[in-house]
Amino acid sequence: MSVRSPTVREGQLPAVALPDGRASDTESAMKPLRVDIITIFPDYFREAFDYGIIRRACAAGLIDIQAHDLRLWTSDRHHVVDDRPFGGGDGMVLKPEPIFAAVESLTGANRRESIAAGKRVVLLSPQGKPFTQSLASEFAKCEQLVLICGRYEGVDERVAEALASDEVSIGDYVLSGGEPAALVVIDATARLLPGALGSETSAADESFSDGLLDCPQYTRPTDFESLSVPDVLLTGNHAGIARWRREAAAEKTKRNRPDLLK
Ligand code: 9D3
Repeated sequence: MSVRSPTVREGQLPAVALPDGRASDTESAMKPLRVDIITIFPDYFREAFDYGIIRRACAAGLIDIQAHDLRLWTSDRHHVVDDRPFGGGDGMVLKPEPIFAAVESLTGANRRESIAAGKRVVLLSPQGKPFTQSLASEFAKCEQLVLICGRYEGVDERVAEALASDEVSIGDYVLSGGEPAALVVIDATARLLPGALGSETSAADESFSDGLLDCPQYTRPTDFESLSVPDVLLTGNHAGIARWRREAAAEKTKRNRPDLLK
């Protein structure tokens, strides 16, 4: 985490024109996307960004990720971050004061309306709008992203009402907290930063850009424990291969994600 080394550069990075008009000849001239995670488990993220594309993006100075302990913004002796829900009910709710204080110290704003353009304050919660590739693209254009990880039975609703610019869920399943969701959001966002991917792939050739899942891929050996590779892929017939890939992708989409075809 927070590995920033402007001298480390893996490969020549392309010139980019940024949508908000920030001029940039090279990646090295770009300010990194600053990501601040607010969590009661900062250690959860200790090695999470030390691998693959995110590690490279950190090393190249494209992104600067820091996890902060919410307890830093408590003022009582026991650093209490939660309390019992008004109206009764099981479990504990994260209190508003430390979260508002954390966001204010990290962004300068303590209300949604005063968050500077180019910054997003994201509450990760099961009640949020779905996280999508399109939201990841918006986040990748920001200068700062603050991710608030919920826990317990929830977060005082005034955070969603008055502080966060976005309330986001990563899908319809129950997590034990927002931390894994923060990893997902950071991963999907970081790889969209200009220069984060090597020359091998572009952000355009994504599974979701043509509305179909990727086609199946195979590599050697041609026979593995009597499991074979489709013959057409071994022919060098490029038109036949292209047709097979389109059909296989459509078939796979119909089987696994029929919702994408409607
Ligand atoms: C809807 C469930 N809530 C009813 C009492 C309780 C609750 C369950 C799980 C409250 C918080 C959580 C912790 N989950 C997250 O913070 C979370 C989450 C998720 O559970 N699913 C998908 N996306 C996300 S983003 C944050």
